[in-house]
Amino acid sequence: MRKLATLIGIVMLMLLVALPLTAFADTVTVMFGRESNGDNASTHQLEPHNVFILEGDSVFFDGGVPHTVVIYRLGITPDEVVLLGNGRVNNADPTEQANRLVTGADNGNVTYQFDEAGRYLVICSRGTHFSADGMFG
Ligand SMILES: [Cu+2]
Repeated sequence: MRKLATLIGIVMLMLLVALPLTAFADTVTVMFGRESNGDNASTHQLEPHNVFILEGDSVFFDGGVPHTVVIYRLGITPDEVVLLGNGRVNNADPTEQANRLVTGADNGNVTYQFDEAGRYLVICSRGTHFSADGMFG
């Protein structure tokens, strides 16, 4: 009986240790072309520019009008974004499309869960917001 109680105790302890890894995934908000007060969509920046999260956490990109959230695969850098001659993002380019995890709706908000550790590029693909204004993070 004592062995059973000890075994149950060990299992309970293991559950308590594993619980924080799964139960407390967080969601961080990035203002996407908006200021913190949420009323200015003409700010072509991400605020904050960098966020640090844990594996399994999510980021809510609070999109202002008119912006389009694009999240790239792990390790893609700003130099790899495919541009047209006029500085606009070439949304139809096959390489550009293959490099993307998410292309949000125009003017839309995006929430994405990052399950793999590393650095992810997020840009606005609207007009020249990325190339002319540096709207990325
Ligand atoms: Cu934009």
